[in-house]
Order: sequence, then structure tokens, then C-alpha cells
Amino acid sequence: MNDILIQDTTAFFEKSFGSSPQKTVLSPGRINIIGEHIDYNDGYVLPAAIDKVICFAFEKNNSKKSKIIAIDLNEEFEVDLTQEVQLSDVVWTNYILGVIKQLQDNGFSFEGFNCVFSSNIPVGSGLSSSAALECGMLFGIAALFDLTIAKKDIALMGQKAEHWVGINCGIMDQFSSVHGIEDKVIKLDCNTLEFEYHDANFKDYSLILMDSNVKHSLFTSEYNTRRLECEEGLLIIKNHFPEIKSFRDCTEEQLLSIEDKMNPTVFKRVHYVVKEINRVIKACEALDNGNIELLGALLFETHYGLSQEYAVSCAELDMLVDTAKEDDSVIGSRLMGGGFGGCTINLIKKGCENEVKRKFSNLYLDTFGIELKFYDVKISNGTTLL
Ligand code: GAF
Repeated sequence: MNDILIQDTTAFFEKSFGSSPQKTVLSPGRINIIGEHIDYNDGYVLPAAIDKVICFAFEKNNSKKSKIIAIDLNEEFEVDLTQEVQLSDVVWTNYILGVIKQLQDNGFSFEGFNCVFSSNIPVGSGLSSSAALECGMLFGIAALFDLTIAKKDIALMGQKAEHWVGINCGIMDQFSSVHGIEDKVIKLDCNTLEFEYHDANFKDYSLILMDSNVKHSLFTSEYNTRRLECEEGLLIIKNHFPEIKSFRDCTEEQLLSIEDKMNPTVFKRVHYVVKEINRVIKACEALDNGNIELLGALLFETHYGLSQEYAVSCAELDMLVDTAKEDDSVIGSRLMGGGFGGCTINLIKKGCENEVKRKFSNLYLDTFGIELKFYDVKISNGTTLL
């Protein structure tokens, strides 16, 4: 599937710079089975890298300037590596500037390079194209200049680059983009960054994403607000239960016993978090035991929490999940990623996929006048040097 992308990126590089790339990197987007808005709350998440990627081609240019071309946007920009990088008005360039800043801040020495990149990760769909951009750039620059950077540190620097751009994100997206393995989901402990792989065998069910094709602008501000609300809630929990260090140590009973000590909005947020951390553990066991029906039921529960307690859903996503609940062929569905648009992740009985797709697209078009898109997920390897 990515062969054409690689060929086109290479050809564009050759046409632009008159030479063949010295390094080519594939950097994937990610899905998350369960554990949403849990990475920055120090719980467990269950993501995986997918076969939608950004392809990068690089060469050294023996100067102190780097030239970067985004083929799909038909845009390019230059960075003077002797100057301190500043945020620009062109959003996509900031992820790259953020990466360069991270490398410089961490004392890595590198010189000018030429780079072109092209992507088949849909942007704004919750598949983490920005993490793929950050991690692919980091991986490529490291390969080009023989910098030794552990995968975990690539993920951490990618996360910091994203913070610099303005989203106070957790580590899940960058970590899974870098650490993915074909047909495995990653159970990641976001507190310690320890992780283990589990077989992604969904047995009689297909994993299909439905892309709502909407992205509400609330995303960044509400995302950062959720983080602050959770921090406020955790402080109150710790004041009442000094033995609790993070949400994972808190039982639902303990939380319920101090409900009246919190503002109701903060209570709803942290109630979701405490329950979601437990759901990830149950979901991972269900996957290991081949109990995909239980996994599906947990996805529905997560969506209820994200919509009613964590308040990161929207009418379009709620409609897709409500429709899924009424459909016997769909055994689990929830919004995936940060929310306010993007995709739902669905477990659909094998053999019923086309019928489900037809039904959902008609209903969605009738209700919102928007075309629904579908992605059949293939769980794939993380960032790769070709
Ligand atoms: C976004 C963030 F970047 C992740 O860190 C994560 O918090 C996710 O939203 C929600 O689970 O993708």
C-alpha cells in the first residue's frame, strides 16, 4: 500500500534536489483500542501503529540551512540552523521547528539537510499525523547525522515538540508511532513508560474506523482544560488519601466517598479517568482471552464516559456510536483520540462490513449532510528506516 507513496516521494525528491535521498523513513499514524485521555493521567493505554504513514526522504546539504518540502500541501520552508527557532504562523512547519528545537536543546549536533515528505494519514481524523511528523523527522535527522537516540527519547522529544506548538499532549501518540509492531497492540504504562505487546487478534470481528469528517475547533483549548481539571481533581484526592500518588491508586469507592469535596465538573472528569484506567486492564485481559464481545462492551462504556463525563464528544460522534449500539453487527464503538471530531473505532462482525458501511454512510449523510469515510485498520510496524 505504501510502495506508491515511497516511489512518489523519492521521485519528487530527485526532481527537487537533483540527487537521490540518502535516507528514507516511514512514520505511521496510530489507533488506540482503549484508554482515552489516560496517557497524561498516568494510567494505561492500548494503542498500535497502523499502515497509514508519512514518507520522508532526506539528504545532507553541507550548509547551515535546511529546506523542507511538504508535497501534499505544495508548500516549502527553510530553517536557518544558526538562529534560535521561533513559532511561525504556518502550523505544519511548527511541528518540524519544534523537533529542531528539541534536538538543539538536548545538545545534538547536526547540520543542514534537504527533506521532502508526503503522507496518506488523514489530517484531523484523530490518527495522530502530527506525532508521525515529529517522530519521522527526529528519526530521519538522527539517521542522517548518526545521532544515537533511543526510541523512547524520540517519543519524548516528539511530545515536547508538540507541547511547544501548544497542545499539552500525553505520550501515547509518539510512543506508539515509534514502538509499533505488526499485529500487536502496545499496553503502555504511561507512568513508568514500561510496555508490553499483546496479540491484536479480534477473531470474528474487523476493526474499522469511521471518519466523521468533522474537526471542531474546541479541540486544543478543551484538551488543555481537561488536563488542568484532572490535576485539580488529583490534588483533592491526594489531600484526602495521602497514600494515593496517581489516579491508578484510587478506587472508585474512594473517589465516590469524596464526591462532595469537588466541584461537580471536576468530579465527572476524574470519575471517568478512574473507571477508564480499570477498563484498559479488563480490555487487555479480554483481548488475551479472545473475549472480543467483552472488549466491545467496554468500548461502548468508554464512549459513554467520554461523551457524558469527560465531555469531549460531539453530535456527529455520538450519532455514530448510538447507531452502532442499535446494530447487532457492531459489538463495540467509541470515539478515538482527543475527540471533538475525528474517527470512531468499531468492532464489526466479519462478513457484515459492507452492509454496515452502506447503512452508516446513508444515515450520516441524511443527518449531517457530510460524507462518512471508512478505514480498514491494519496494525503495522512503527517508525522505520528503509
Ligand atoms: C491526543 C493526544 F495527543 C494524546 O496524547 C492523547 O491524550 C489523546 O489525544 C487522547 O487519548 O491524541
